[in-house]
Amino acid sequence: MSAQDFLAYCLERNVLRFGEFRLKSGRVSPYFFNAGLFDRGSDLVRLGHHYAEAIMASGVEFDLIFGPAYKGIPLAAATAMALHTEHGRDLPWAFNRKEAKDHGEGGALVGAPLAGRVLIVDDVITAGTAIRESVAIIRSAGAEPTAVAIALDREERGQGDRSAIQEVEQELGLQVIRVARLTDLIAMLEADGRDPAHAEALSAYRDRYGIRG
Ligand code: OMP
Repeated sequence: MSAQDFLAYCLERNVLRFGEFRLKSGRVSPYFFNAGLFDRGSDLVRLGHHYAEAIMASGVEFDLIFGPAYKGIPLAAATAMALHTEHGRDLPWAFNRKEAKDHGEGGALVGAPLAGRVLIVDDVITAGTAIRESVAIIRSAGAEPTAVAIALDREERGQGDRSAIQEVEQELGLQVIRVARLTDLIAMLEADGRDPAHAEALSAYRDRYGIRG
């Protein structure tokens, strides 16, 4: 219910688009999720609400919220705000810079000092490359990455034969929390029936790169 609400909102805001998109992994996808198009204050409130709800429902325990540069930063901020206003949890949060600053306060990390169990908040997991970078940053700061919350799980294979999510869970030891999955999107398009070509293209893509293929 909540996943489909979220996906309907993404379609309305053009964050989810259909077409032909080359992904970071090199795969050519018939759909793309562009979190950068959540470009209004109201989008951030709505996003924070969905992430916080999924995080609370998962029961995960953590001490700090981390937003990877760049797209994870507003997502982490919105989530930290919603956890406080909607769930009474006032937690520290931090983010990284892509290039370390060599003046002023210096360094590549901004916000609360990285310590304890860290929840990463990011946009999408496809093959799992971006999340590995965040884990390395957090570990090298001496903290413990414990979970990752994402808006969309594309449910694809990772670097080997397993799903990217299984690799993240098993190799990196992270619990994965997602607001919505590709399965939810296909089910929504099939139920809606207005654009059968989109549902078919997504199913074909899932057969090729997905975890059920
Ligand atoms: P992986 O590093 O392969 O897991 O891909 C995740 C990253 O790809 C995300 O953090 C985005 O930068 C980008 N991406 C999207 O934003 N939306 C998509 O629908 C697909 C990708 C992608 O390139 O796979």
